[in-house]
Amino acid sequence: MTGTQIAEQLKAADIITIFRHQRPDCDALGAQFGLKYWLQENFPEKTVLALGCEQGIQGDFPVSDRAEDDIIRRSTAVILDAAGQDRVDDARFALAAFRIKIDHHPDHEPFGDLRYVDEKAAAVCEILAHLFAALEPEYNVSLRTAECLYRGLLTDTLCFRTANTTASTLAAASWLASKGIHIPELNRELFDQTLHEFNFSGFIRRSVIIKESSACVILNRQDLLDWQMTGSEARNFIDELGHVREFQTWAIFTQHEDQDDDRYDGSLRSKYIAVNSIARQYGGGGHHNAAGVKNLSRADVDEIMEKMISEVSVCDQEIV
Ligand SMILES: [Mn+2]
Repeated sequence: MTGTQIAEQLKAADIITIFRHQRPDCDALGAQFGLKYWLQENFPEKTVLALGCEQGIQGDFPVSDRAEDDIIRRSTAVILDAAGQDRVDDARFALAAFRIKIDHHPDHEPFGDLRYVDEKAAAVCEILAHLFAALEPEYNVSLRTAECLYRGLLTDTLCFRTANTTASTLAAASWLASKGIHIPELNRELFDQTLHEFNFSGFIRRSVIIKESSACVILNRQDLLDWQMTGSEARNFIDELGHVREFQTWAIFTQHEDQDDDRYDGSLRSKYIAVNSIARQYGGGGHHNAAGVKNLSRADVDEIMEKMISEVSVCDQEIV
């Protein structure tokens, strides 16, 4: 499946519905709204809807569109940044007449009538940027489209710092920047903290448990209540632990907010080892160096931490 074939499918469709994953991040939303704007600006006669139930927490994106089931049934659906069908933030994508999956996660659960999965791409926004660049100058890319895609690139690579950042990523970013992006302003929009968040970062640092070269923060329900944070908001502070020379792996686990539910969700990170293979043992998944896992018992949390420690020592022996 090539980008050109995707473009042909989109050109042929009258109604295009665009879906993204649950708890949408800036790559999901940037790709979704970038694609929506690009389609609307180049094909004004088409009906283009960006769908999803949940709100994003980062970046200034519009609210999702609404659509009756019947519209979705008649549409070509594009599903962005979602590895598995159960990750999609509106299960009605399955109703669509034709489905196109565009993603950069490992394709363990292929779905859709067409798939364009590039695991080497740092972000779905990178895939779309190259697609749109190849279709220039016949089809135009506006500043607002470029801004959407740039947000996804910047956040999925943590400002071009992660292992998945490649020459292709930077080429995409450079091309998007040439559309007139105000780079420092977009950075502030995406990464500036509130004072409350700044103070919470301090709490995360004070709460860290360090064993060998692994760092872990376990937040219980009361911690979240004290700080007025949801579990997923708190786990977004994972990068606070990501810049310590001595840490090879790091994780944040948060207890579910519901009183009667003692389970935990976790975000796992590493410099070298495959944390997604650990996550998969507990029903989670993700990338080699960044993975997530849900509905863990407290014993699972301890087990995962042990695995992160032991895998690092295996990895160290292999390097020696
Ligand atoms: Mn992504």
